[in-house]
Amino acid sequence: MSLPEPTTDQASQIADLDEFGYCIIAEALSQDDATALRERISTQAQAERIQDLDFHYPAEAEGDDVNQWVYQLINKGDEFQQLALHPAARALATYLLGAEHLLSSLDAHITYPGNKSMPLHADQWWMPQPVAPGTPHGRQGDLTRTSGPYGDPTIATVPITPPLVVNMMWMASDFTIANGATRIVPGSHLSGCLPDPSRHYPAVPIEAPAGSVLVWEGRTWHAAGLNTADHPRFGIVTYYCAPIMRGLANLTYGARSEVRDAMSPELLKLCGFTPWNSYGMTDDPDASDARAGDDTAGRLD
Ligand SMILES: O=C(O)CCC(=O)C(=O)O
Repeated sequence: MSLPEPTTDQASQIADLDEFGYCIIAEALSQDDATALRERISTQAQAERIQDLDFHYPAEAEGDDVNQWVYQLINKGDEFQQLALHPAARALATYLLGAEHLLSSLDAHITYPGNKSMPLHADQWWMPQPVAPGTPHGRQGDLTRTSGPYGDPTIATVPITPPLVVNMMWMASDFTIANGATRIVPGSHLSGCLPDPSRHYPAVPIEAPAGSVLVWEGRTWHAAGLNTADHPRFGIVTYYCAPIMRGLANLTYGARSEVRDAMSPELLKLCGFTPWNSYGMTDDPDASDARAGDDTAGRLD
């Protein structure tokens, strides 16, 4: 089995996604652009720390006060918005989710030396399993990150669910084994189950130069690696979901009003401000831009 290598060829990227559940886009960013992004995230992250606005994510790395998430990059610079709109990213999101997909979140993940190990997980842990007619079904609203089912990363022999989300890690610095490159379990997207936190699985660290993008779909098992180097690892995550779904970052609420007012029609649509088959409307199912509640009719006499 020869694992995916960084490639600029879209057909190879798609073949890798199908077979392994991930692919690596080569040279999506120039070295200058990757450097500029790295400096921008670093500045933003440091400012958030100084002003006590920084975030860590204990749900995925218990006790980790070193990793830093810089959330809602939608509000923090046009250069980040351009990543979400990048044609290479949109093409793979379209392949996995369909033309009508949404941006679910846009964040940076900085792993600093001394971080804790992030447990393997699949992003669509919330997906109920297919069931045979007449047998009990999982209730989606009752699922938690630890509901399982757990199993092996081998090809399922029963029907499994399709991907409803896709995650893309833009490498703003080189990703190496030493600095905590994202680890992936190849082929786990076809297993129909989730990794058991009490077990060890063979995960492959995805090493690639700055400017590459690691793309994994919602069923693929993955985690950030341990940073044993002497420098931080900078990654920006553009995460997309199917249009019926609740986005991770609640962008229609979380986008600052001046940012929303400056968005292009394409970005408004990607962020979910446009109704989809009447879902997401506020008063007009056909509006090109859903209006805020205060702009719509309230109780009238
Ligand atoms: O930072 C990483 O390498 C992985 C991030 C991750 O697991 C996620 O965004 O779901």
